[in-house]
Amino acid sequence: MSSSSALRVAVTSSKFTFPSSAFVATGLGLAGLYYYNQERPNPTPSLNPLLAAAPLAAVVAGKSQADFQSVYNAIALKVQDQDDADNGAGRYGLLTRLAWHASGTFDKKKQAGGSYGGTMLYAPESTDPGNAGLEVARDFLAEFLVEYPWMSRGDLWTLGGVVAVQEAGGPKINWRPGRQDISDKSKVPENGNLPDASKDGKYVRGVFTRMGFNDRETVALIGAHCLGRCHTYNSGYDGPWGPSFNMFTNDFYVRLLQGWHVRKWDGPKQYEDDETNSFMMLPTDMAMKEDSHFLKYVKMYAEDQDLFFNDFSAAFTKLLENGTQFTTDNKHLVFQTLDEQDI
Ligand code: FMI
Repeated sequence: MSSSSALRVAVTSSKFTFPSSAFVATGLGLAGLYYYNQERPNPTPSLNPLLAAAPLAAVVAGKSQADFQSVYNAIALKVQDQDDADNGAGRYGLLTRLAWHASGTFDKKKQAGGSYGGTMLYAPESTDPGNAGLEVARDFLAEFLVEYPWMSRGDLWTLGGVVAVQEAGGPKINWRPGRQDISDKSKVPENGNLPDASKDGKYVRGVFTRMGFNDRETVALIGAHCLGRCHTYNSGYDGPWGPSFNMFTNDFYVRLLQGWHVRKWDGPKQYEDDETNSFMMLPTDMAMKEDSHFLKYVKMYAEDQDLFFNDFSAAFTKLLENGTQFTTDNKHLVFQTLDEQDI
């Protein structure tokens, strides 16, 4: 997360040679958005992974680990440049949430949904109240669809989550490419697939079981609430889960086991910490503590960050790949962080 800003600027500016520096300076963002909101040509329009088992995702033709590391670096540099965004939370939470919500529509029984088609570009998924605020994340990444036109939305949005977790100091995440854009709007999943934060443990278990996760994986995934914050204008909920909201740690579990009370405020039911009244837990977070099967894993992860990192990494890869089948030669890639590359 920390590199000299001089170096950062040098790398960032030398990177953008296409299409012209004026274009970049005056708004790669705007042009990128224009491009992004058009339907990009779909090389295989007959693919329909949302109704049947997803077709095999092949390695993106001619692209190597180094090519994907370049995309990783470009995203990571932009994340680094926006470290101060969102009251100091940066973009780590936002991009992790996009990767999760793009993938969290998966239904294991129906073999439908998931990140494969990048369908969140379209209504009703784009306007699902559960996805409120994620247009900021999609817009953040849009310029990379211009810079790297061989990246699909599904690949880019899931890679954004990998960047966020790793650059925030989290575990290495196995990732592989091959998702393909779906532009047939009739294939966009209906709303209602994402969990509702006001519910109890039984409900959370039901939703994560639908996606193919067991209790241990569910608890591990929700530990990502160490990152970022809730925004009243997105979800109605308010505040971060802890003080180190731009660092990926096991702090969520440590704090969850401490004392919490219902916050008195003019908003949806949420909890605040007894010690400082500054941090929050959602009802579904508290459910991890109230349900003995979930609590077992909360305690394990609170005591052992390495265990949490291992379990989170495996569950997050599974989440990002749900609904996509890969060809046998499509191997996982592991990316170096900017720090590891001395960038
Ligand atoms: Fe969480 N989340 N989350 N979350 N999430 C956020 C923010 C947020 C829920 C609800 C919820 C997972 C699971 C679940 C993650 C990561 C993950 C918010 C506030 C809410 C209400 C959104 C806002 O901006 O107001 C549940 C209860 C329902 C969907 C739920 O099951 C999982 C599995 C993950 C990661 C794998 C992150 C990083 C954030 C912070 C977002 C930000 O903008 O900072």
